[in-house]
Amino acid sequence: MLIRTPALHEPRTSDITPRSAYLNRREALAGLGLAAASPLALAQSASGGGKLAKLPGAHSAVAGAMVMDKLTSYADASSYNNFYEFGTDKADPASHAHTLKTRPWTVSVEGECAKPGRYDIDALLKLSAMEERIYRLRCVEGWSMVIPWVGYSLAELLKKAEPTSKAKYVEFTSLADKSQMPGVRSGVLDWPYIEGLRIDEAMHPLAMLVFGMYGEVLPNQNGAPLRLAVPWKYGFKSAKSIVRIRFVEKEPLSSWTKAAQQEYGFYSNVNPNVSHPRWSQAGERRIGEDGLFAKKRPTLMFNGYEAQVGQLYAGMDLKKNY
Ligand SMILES: Nc1nc2c(c(=O)[nH]1)N[C@H]1C(S)=C(S)[C@@H](COP(=O)(O)O)O[C@H]1N2
Ligand SMILES: [Mo]
Repeated sequence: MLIRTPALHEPRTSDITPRSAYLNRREALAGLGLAAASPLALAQSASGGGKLAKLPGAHSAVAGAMVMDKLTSYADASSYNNFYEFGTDKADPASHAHTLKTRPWTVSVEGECAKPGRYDIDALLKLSAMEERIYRLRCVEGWSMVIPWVGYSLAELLKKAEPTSKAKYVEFTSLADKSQMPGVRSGVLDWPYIEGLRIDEAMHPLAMLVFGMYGEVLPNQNGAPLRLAVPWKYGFKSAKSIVRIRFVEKEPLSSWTKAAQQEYGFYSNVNPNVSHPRWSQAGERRIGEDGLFAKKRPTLMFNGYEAQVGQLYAGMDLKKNY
């Protein structure tokens, strides 16, 4: 059994008190923080930090892929992170993830499929056309961001493996290497980080395999060299720095479910009507909008993607299957 402190993964003081002073200082330092101001500007690509390789993507035609909310600044999206392999503070990943080696990198695709394989990251980059998609990301802690991701539908890779009829779920495993990831020496989660999706969720065109953001390759702290973005689920379902994708018959046991089963169910769909046992999920703070007078936004069913994904859960009790 994993012993953990009960206060993990919950709203921290920094999520409750205004962060504007902290952000202003950091943005001034970075010389960044220019979010698109109007829907028209949103149609343009947001710029990244300028230090990483460019990774452009064509605007996606997938239904629901381009939300019109104002973008989160690159400075915020790349410095306020959850990536426990590098520590539990929001600033830890940006401070420590430079030790992550993203080349060479292989992803093994295995389990219940006719064509398992090992893919080099550079082959994955060429597997399908790069798209830019503007997704909301809603963390279970009660904050959200709007990020222009670059990648393609996870289904593009999964289809190549030809999953068998036994492939009911897909399990994702992140790298867990103590020598590169200082947080892996702590027992904060049972490593490696594991997440899972039902096969139809994984095949949904909105489930995205992400290689970049803001027109550049992913910064390490955001899950380089590849991660998931599953926009209708709480952020923790979107595993970072993935090394293994496995088709399985039984529902995978995710790291968060293992750590606190009554708090993090397998589905973890964003749902304002189902409270986390320790806090309400009805509202959220949009990172960058949290000045003294900023109101919380109401959280939307399926994070605003109900029209696209609601039918995946038809007939299911979403209170039981939280
Ligand atoms: N491997 C791994 N993946 C992870 C996490 C993690 O700690 N380890 N944190 C998750 C959580 S809780 C969130 S909210 C998102 C955060 O992604 P971001 O930092 O790019 O915004 O990553 C998710 N993926
Ligand atoms: Mo999260």
